[in-house]
Amino acid sequence: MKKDKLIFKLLDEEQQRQEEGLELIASENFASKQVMEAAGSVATNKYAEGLPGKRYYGGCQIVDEIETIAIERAKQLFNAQWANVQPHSGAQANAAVMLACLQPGDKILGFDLSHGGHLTHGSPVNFSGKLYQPFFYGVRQDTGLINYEQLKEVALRERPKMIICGASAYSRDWDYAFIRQVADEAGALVLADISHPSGLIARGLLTDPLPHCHIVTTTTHKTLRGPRGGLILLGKDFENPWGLKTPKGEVKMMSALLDAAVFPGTQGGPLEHIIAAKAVAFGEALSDSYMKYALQVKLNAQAMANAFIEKGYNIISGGTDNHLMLIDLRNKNISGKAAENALVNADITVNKNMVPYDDKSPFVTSGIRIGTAAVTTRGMKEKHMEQIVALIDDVLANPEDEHSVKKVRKHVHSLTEKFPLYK
Ligand code: DSN
Repeated sequence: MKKDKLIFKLLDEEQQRQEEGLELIASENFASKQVMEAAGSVATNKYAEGLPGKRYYGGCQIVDEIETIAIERAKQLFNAQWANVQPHSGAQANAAVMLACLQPGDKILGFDLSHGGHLTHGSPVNFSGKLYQPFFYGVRQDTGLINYEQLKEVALRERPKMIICGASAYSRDWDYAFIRQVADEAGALVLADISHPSGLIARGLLTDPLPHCHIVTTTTHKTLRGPRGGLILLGKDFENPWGLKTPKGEVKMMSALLDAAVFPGTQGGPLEHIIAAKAVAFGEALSDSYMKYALQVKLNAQAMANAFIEKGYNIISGGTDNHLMLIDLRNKNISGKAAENALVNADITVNKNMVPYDDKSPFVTSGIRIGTAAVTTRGMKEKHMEQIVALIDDVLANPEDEHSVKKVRKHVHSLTEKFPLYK
């Protein structure tokens, strides 16, 4: 068969972009070669609707073994009692959880997107805000920390069926025990979406939500460093409190409801090649070298946040407990959009991001979000974080000075050359 030169040329260019640039998007990482090999494997050819041992297609005996290993490794990694490894993404995982637990029109309470939450936690432009009735909590303006009093006040006033915690741009740990206490009082289930810090949580470097939250979802490609995908976990299986029924009309334990909500509820055939890659990534995340990596991700984030603070940058909440930080650029007289564009010209990739109480639109924003998961995979350490902050500061001081941006790009390439990715 003729090789598709056009697409493979573009993939080579994308590899070069990744090799040469500094990847600081907090939700991105570099999967290992064996994870990518599994993701690009023959398992992509197999239909396997259903679960291991209970499929709607023949010939599933081998993918059954692969999926069973993925489930067992996920359970071991997160100390969970049950896992479903089929969600194609974090959004799909959340959609399945909500389908299993809620009826259209039910109230949900999530972390405001404009304060650092996620689209699938009730945003009006997402299914979660269209099918369900969303309410929100945010962060306190004076501290940048989650406003737990507000969460409690709204929960007890509105009595939502579900409280969602977790974020895509929040640099601090969560008080899951408190949220569970409020949820018990309000009669709600708690969903923790740990998509961003799940790798750090898995290795005990942040508070574990599984003992407190009814259901936990995550993506597999951020700090966890696997293939692009989703995962649902239960610390402990439990009876569904509202007697919700499976598509067959049966009232079952939550694990069965969730399995049915993934397939046939929201998905068709599972991506067995991605499930194979998830199994490989979970195996890697159980290793000693991943533990060292996860520790370094946190050290690097702290070194980076301190270096930004020293240069007069305003980090929301004043620092970080995890792999990311959100920077309010208003005191630097540059918008998030202008900063993102200028940094891309220097081959430094970040994303513009709303900051809490932002006065600019989501297309412009007052901030940028920065994470250390990807540069840490390359082997960079604290001193390199300080160099990166100096490079970013050079660009943001003169974003329109092509000569200075070009000079920074040269420094970026000489730094990344020392930390080859896939060679
Ligand atoms: N797009 C992801 C992120 O960047 O955090 C969330 O879905």
